[in-house]
Amino acid sequence: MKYTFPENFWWGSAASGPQTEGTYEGDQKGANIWDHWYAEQPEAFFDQVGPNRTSAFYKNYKADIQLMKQTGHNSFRTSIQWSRLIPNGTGEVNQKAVDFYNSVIDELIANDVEPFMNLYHFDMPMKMQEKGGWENRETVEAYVHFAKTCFELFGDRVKKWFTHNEPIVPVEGGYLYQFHYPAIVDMKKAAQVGYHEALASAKAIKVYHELNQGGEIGIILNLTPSYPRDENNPEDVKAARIADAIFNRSFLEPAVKGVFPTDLVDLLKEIDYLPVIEEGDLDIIKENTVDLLGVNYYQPRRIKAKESAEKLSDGPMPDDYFDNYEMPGRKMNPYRGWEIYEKGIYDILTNLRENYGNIRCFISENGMGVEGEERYINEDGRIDDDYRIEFVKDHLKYVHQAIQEGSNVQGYHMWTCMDNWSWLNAYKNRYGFIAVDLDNDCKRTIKKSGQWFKQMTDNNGFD
Ligand code: BGP
Repeated sequence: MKYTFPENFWWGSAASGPQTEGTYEGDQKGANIWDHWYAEQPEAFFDQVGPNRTSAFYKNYKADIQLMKQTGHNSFRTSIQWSRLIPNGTGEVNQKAVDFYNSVIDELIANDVEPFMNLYHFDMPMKMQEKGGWENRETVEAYVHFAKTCFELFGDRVKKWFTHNEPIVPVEGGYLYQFHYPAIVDMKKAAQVGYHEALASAKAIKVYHELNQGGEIGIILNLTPSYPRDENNPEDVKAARIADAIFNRSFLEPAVKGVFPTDLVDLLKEIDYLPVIEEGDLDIIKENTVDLLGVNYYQPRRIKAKESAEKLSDGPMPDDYFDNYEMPGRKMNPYRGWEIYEKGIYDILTNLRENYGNIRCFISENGMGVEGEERYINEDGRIDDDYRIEFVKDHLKYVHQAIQEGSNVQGYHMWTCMDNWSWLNAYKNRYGFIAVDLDNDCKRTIKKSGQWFKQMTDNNGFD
């Protein structure tokens, strides 16, 4: 069978500023929570490798954009680091950052690679975090100012903007499961943080639309379809529905429909954890929904009704409402511990079509991190990552099917272009189409998957 995609499909990859750029003497970047956390507690990071050791996009972007061309990109997503552009979170703009992002954007456009720009990828400026980060309402206003500054500086050329990447992750990581700074366990604060992120997104969308720059703005969500263990067991179904409300619909519904899910609101009300909402906020959220949606998909959630009485903390936690279980016979990526379930991508797209007005969307991340890829180097020095090609194909087949059935999908971005630094796993797992040799001045070599992607995108599909 031939899998052909719609004309002008966006093919490319995604990355983020904090994971690729690096920090340099004299670049005047301010610290963000990752720089701070690493300085404070390097042992929390894999191999004690911190965010300062990235693939050096700040220095290499011109050559990297050529590699994007060679690997068939017509679009590329990265993020503008708030702490690079406005080092203290508010106040002075760093001219060096303006020059850098201008040059990246111009270089992408000159090479026919459309820039997709995201504004927040887990990287709170430390000066803002000192005042509570997303817990504090002031951060919402500071973020909106940062967003407006970006639109005014770069919006004449950037026509695709995103307010957040995976806003649920700072909630989970920072306030529930302790894998992001400030790494505390407090579901009440988690609710406030999530609410402020959603409000900040709507406010940034409002500002963007008022500026009338002729582009579009969306949000990027990691959607994890939540499957009950037994579809005929109402308790399992109920548990899966709660997990879906907390981890998916918490941001999907306000972003697309302008309202929060009633079951989530009821749950928070019941435990007296509703966030502080100021007058007029809900109207702003209602009136400023997204133009398009980015969908990051890696893994599903397998849920069953609560069996164990085990509590993760003294206070309420999402896990009080459901248990996770391992699907028997599941396919795993053992390096990341994530289940690989290709049909999940189809289920998400079908859900968006049926329940979210068939919102225009694209796959904004999908990928496979593999440890020890050096063992696949062939005699020509290329990594033969056939497993990655299979992974992409297997997911694309389901994307194709959803499109055939009417889903409004406009593109597919792989995580990621070149191997980069990962929040807690540093360089353990490699995700790129292009290998980065850290011991050899970050030398880049296109992997087999990168060559395949070029061929596939030239044909706008594959057999
Ligand atoms: C997504 C993030 C990316 C990236 C990717 C891979 O959730 O948006 O920033 O890191 O996951 O995950 P990891 O690097 O943790 O293996």
